[in-house]
Order: sequence, then C-alpha cells, then structure tokens
Amino acid sequence: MRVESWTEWDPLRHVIVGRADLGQVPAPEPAVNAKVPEHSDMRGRWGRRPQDSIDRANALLDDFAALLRRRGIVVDRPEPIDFDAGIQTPDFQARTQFGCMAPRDVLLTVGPEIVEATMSFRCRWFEYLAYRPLLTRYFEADPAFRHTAAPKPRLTDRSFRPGYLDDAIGVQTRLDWTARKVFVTTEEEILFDAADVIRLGRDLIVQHGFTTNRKGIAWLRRHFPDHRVHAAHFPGDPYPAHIDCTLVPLCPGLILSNPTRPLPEHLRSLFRTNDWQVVEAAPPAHAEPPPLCYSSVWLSMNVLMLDARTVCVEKTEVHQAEQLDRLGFEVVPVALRDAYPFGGGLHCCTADVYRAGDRTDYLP
Ligand code: ABU
Repeated sequence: MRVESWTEWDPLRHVIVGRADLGQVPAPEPAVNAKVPEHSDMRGRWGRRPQDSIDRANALLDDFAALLRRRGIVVDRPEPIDFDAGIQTPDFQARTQFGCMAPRDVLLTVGPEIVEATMSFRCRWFEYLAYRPLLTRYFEADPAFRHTAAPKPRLTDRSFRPGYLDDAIGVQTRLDWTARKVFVTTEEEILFDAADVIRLGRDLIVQHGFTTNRKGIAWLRRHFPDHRVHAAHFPGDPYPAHIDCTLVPLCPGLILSNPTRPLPEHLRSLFRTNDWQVVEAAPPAHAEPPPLCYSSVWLSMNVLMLDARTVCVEKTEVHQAEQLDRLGFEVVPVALRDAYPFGGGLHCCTADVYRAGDRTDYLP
C-alpha cells in the first residue's frame, strides 16, 4: 500500500469514505454560529442527530463505498469516537463534537504526506482521532508515508472576533464584512481546515475565510516549500468555509467556478495565462439544503473525480450532471443528499490516500 496524491483528478486508487455514526448538530460556539445562516433550522438546536437520519446517511455512505470498490478502488472507513461526549482542553469546553462524515475537512493529502489540519471549530478539535487508526496503519505499511499534525490551536476566545454574527444581522452585512476580509476567525494563531485547499500538482489554492486565516496559509506555504501556494478570497460568499463548493478542478486545463463567488482576478489571470478554461458551474437543482444542514446548496458542485474523465455527481443534482456530461465526462450518479447534513457532499465525505500521478507543473 502507498500514500500519494497530488491533484483532485489523477486516477483514484485508494480513498477514505466517512461515516455518519453519532453525528451531531454542534452546540453553539463562535465559529459554528458564524457558519449557520440566521434562518437555519439548526439555530437553537444541538446534540445527536435523529437516529433515522444517521441510519439513512450511513446507508448512502456504505453504498458509495461499495460503488467505489466495484470500480477497483480500495476504500477505508474511519473509526468513530464518542462524539456525544463533550470535550475540554485547558482553554475551552465544547458540549458536543461533530462526527466523522467529512474526512476531507480534516485530512490534507499532498504527495506522500497526510496533514491533520488544525481545524477551527472547537467541536472538531479531536476529530482527527477517528482517522488515527488508519494513519497508523498507513505509517506501518508505507515507509515513505509522512504523517503530520499541524500545530493544534488553543481556540481561546482570542481566536474569534467577539460577537461576530451572533445576532440576525442579515446577509448583506455578512457580505460586506466578508468582502473586507472581516471573518469570524482572527489572526491569533495558525488555523486552517483541509477542505480550504485544492491541489493542482505543483500549485495549491487555499481559501482565506471563516475556517482558514492568513497564518494558516503562511503555515501551508512554509510547510510545502516546493509548491506554489496561492491565497484566494471569494467575496460573494457570506459564509466562506471550504473551497470545494467554490472552485473545483476537473482535469488539467478545466476548472469549475461558482458563479456567485467570482474567481479573484489573480487566479483568473493565472488560469488564462496557462490556457485553462474556467467554466461557471450549473445552478444547483435545489433551492434549499436538506434539513439541519450547515452547507450551502452549492454542494451541487462538490463532485469527486475518479480520474480526469470520470466524475461522481450527487444523483439529484441534475443540472450539474448534465453540464459535466456536455463537457465530455463520464458521469457517475451517486445518491448522497440525505447525508449532506452530516458534513457535505461527495468531495467532503472522502479523503485521498492514493491517486496514480506525480507533482506535475500544470500552471507554469
Ligand atoms: N464543506 C463544503 C461547504 C461549502 C459550502 O457550504 O458552500
């Protein structure tokens, strides 16, 4: 067995698929409050999600894992810890944890290395433990595998802007603040979620937003000196967390861009110079996310590439599927919508272990 992955599109051979066991609606805390829209049904509610929704999400995740295995891909699953239990560090307490449906948020695979991200929600501080049995196994099996834990943050109140978005202040104010890069997280310490990074061979694009700050991007830049690390800010998103519903590379030369979160000019110019086509993603098929979901409807574009020609798309996201079909991809429909509330879509619920490829320079 081998750990290695440099891009979002090289042929996928080995992957982790999350589980919904003991999934939680997180208790209020600064970063979570900022991410949950004012009108969301999650406001004022927290604790273990209904068991029937957990069972349904797990059935979908199991089916997805089986589909990948039928295509010859090795699939590993995390070992859930007791996410019902509140947690405590010397600096904070959280009344619930989160779950382990979304390994993409926690684990960043770059070449032969998997980095456990710092995370920025208190409720996700110990989530890496669900993946430690796998990472230990990879360490034993692959002598070239580098297992790295980014500096664990303290997440004291100093890491969060006081009172940020606690009240119903409206989407326009959120947009004004995020346009000025006024986010809930401060620059007190290094913070990043792994899902704020997309990998394009020698280039890493990292979103600056609620879950990744400038220090987090600086840490990634210093940690990967042989990569070009591009910071990206998408002012059209009132809840900017995780890049994989905003900018989604499909294959060398082609990238999907969320039309409501326009690409910054420095990236548009980088792609233009290198003859990449930037295509606006099709509109989501749904006007609202499913109940108790903290992600946006743009999970429609949260696709998983099996290789540079084959893409898994959520089954009900018909507009996105049609667009990818027209672009010449083999589209593999996968039912996952009822699992969205547990942490996201098809890209979110996976993390790469091995893709057959190397650190090609696609944007020289
Ligand atoms: N974890 C992906 C969620 C991104 C979004 O809500 O747009």
